[in-house]
Amino acid sequence: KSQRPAIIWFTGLSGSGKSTIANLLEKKLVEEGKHTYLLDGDNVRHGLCGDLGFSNSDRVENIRRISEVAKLFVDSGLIVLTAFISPFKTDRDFCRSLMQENEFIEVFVDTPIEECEKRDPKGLYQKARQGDIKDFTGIDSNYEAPVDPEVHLTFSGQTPEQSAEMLYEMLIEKGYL
Ligand code: GGZ
Repeated sequence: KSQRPAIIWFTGLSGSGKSTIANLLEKKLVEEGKHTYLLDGDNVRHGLCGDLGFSNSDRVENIRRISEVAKLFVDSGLIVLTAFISPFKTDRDFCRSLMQENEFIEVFVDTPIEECEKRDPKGLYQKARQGDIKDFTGIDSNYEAPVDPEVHLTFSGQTPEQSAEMLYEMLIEKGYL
């Protein structure tokens, strides 16, 4: 089935819902016979970026490597989904600069930190508040919100399923599928 290769770049805080929405969207794409690859912490931070931590410079290098890999996958014709905090605007713009126009779709999962901290699925916010983890995004490490993302998912009670469905419809509308 036809598809136009692209990167769907999710960015947002830990616990914002990036991975959940990206996984749901990928599932839907695969069900429709599309060829995709999802890059996230689970398959990147243990291997390709296993030597990196969470200092600013390590995050820059993390996103640089991911961007280069994502570009190779796009060159091979895939729809690539990435789910990283990617806190710095210049790093996200670096990935954008590697791509052709319209190949880079930035999706800002704009869940307020209060909500992310309430969810705290891995107890990381609590640990960061207690000082057991340092350089935690939103606590003692910076998050630069996207200025003009292709998609801005504001937090207004929609389910991850609804967000994934909305993104799927957008991909059809914009001619990617
Ligand atoms: C932020 C951290 C940290 C610190 C561990 N700061 O909710 P999670 O657990 O599953 O997602 C977070 C993930 C962030 O990794 P990324 O590769 O996406 O970060 S970046 O794009 O900034 O390079 C969180 C966990 O790793 N984690 N320590 N200090 N998140």
